[in-house]
Amino acid sequence: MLAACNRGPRTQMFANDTHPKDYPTVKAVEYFGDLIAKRSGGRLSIKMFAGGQLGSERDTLEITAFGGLDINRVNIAPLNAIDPLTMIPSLPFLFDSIDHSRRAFDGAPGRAILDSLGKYGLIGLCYYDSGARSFYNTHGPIHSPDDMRGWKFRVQNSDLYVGMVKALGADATPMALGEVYQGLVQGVIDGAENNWPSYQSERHYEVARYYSETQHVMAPEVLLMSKTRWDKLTPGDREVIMESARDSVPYMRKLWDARVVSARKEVIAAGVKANTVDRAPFRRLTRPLWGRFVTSDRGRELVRQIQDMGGSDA
Ligand code: GTR
Repeated sequence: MLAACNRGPRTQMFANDTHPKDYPTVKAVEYFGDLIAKRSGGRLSIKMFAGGQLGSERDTLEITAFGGLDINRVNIAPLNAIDPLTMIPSLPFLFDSIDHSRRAFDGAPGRAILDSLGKYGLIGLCYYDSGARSFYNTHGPIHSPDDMRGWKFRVQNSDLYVGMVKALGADATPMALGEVYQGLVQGVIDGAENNWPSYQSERHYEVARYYSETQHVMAPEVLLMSKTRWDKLTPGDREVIMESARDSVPYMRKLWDARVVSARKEVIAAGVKANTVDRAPFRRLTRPLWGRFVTSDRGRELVRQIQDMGGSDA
């Protein structure tokens, strides 16, 4: 079996991640790399470029689609401009809970959205967790959309996110992640939105001390491969890659769950003021975006399928 795997040329693939080396997504991609090395008898391997050294998510996505980069771990939001179906998991208040989101990503709707990326030069290997995103800012706690009126929030590069912040009565500025810290320091933006681990890891909490748990979006991370590279692989190697990606998901989730707890604890110990929020008015104001951004029958059908998977643990 190993001898069969050993046949063929050695292939080292380059991978990108915006996060630093200790972040759960980076560790998961490295684990995925170990699995494919083992399962291919050492022929396939991955070299990771962490910490955003190859550029912003948007730039590296384009490079990946054109075949200049083999593997890329990005959030699904920057894909919104490329593939309309990726708007679906990015919709505000789509998921009732983290468990609901996991069921959808692991199930048929999740797979259908990943498969739709093929026509854009990308192979969707799997989803990784990104938890829930909430708003944080430099001025004071947000309890209702009125509290954020007129403030400027950095968002990821996605029209859906711009629309979401505007629907809440605030202003939105799309910006690369690496520019946010400086933007907060200089007062170019009043706040941003992200999960606990990124808020901590990017050190945004040092400047934006108020984290309000709106949990408005549970847009996942995705692990992608360049279709150009994929098409050159044997069916056997493709299977090794797909299965290894799938097998790296439980590993990632374990790291992720622990990181959410430790990141939250660390920033609160450092003086961050966190508050829970009545999410109903946020949900009400952003609900019209679903119809504005999901415009195909196929898209609406996938939204329905995902809604049907929710409920029991909400
Ligand atoms: C993080 C995500 C990154 C990036 C970042 C951002 O939660 O893991 O891939 O999308 O958010 O806000 O730019």
